[in-house]
Amino acid sequence: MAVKDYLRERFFPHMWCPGCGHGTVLNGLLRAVEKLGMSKNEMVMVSGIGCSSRISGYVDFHTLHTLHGRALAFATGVKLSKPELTVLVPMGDGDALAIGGNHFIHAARRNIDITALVMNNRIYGMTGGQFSPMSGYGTSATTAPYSNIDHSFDVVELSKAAGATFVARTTAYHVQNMADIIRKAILHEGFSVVEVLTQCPTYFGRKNRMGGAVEMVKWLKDNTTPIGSKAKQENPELIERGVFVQKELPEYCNEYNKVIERATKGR
Ligand SMILES: Cc1ncc(C[n+]2csc(CCOP(=O)(O)OP(=O)(O)O)c2C)c(N)n1
Ligand code: SF4
Repeated sequence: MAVKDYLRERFFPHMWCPGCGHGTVLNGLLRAVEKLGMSKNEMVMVSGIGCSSRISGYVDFHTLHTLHGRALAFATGVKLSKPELTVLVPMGDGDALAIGGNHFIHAARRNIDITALVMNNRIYGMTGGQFSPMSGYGTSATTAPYSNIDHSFDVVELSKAAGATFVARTTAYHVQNMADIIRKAILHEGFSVVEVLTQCPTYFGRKNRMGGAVEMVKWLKDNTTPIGSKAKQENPELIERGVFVQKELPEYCNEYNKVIERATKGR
């Protein structure tokens, strides 16, 4: 199947602003799925609420558009009842790490075979530019006109500490690398987190005087570097990208089946 065969073309044109990075993530995701040669019927996408979460409307998989911050809870139910399906959960940084933060760490801790995409544009796009747990100290937002005093999470470190068995970071500039990383995350059996640094020119860019989409994408290029690069040693401020964790641990649905076997043995 070609990439466009995975799209619900009847829902286009999409609702994202010109220059929004979320469409680039959709592109990377579909290229990964195409490369894996997956059938639409074996894919489930579960999303919450946000500009990022609207991605589930545009893919012709089984899709659920659920509640803000609760996508992983719905996805856990789907995966436990139909473990043979591939479950993808795209989330905004607010969706994943503010209202959904508890679901995020517990899904990681259980190591359930779900691929979580954190589409990190450092702001609440859909509701008008409020600061998120990823905005960062010193940034501006509608709700932080005098500068944000909250420090941000490091999604990679948080995911590692919570127990995710595949953890990676990529950006909306590095499109081929993004598709490759998402493909690896889907193939991984266990809880996979892919943080995609992306741009919201309408709110984060405007509030923080970063220019338009082109300048913001260039910022992603200039401020990130592959894991362990020489550039990182010379400039510790650079954000590392690549695959940070890839390890095998018992997967939750498999373990749950064993519980069922133990409970029903001899009946
Ligand atoms: C329970 C609940 N609380 C708040 C909202 C309002 N709301 C909708 S989307 C959103 C934040 C969106 O930001 P993010 O998840 O980062 O995604 P983005 O829009 O930036 O892609 C909020 C607060 C809601 N829909 N439901
Ligand atoms: S508000 Fe921001 S995140 Fe939402 S569609 Fe526009 S650019 Fe994208």
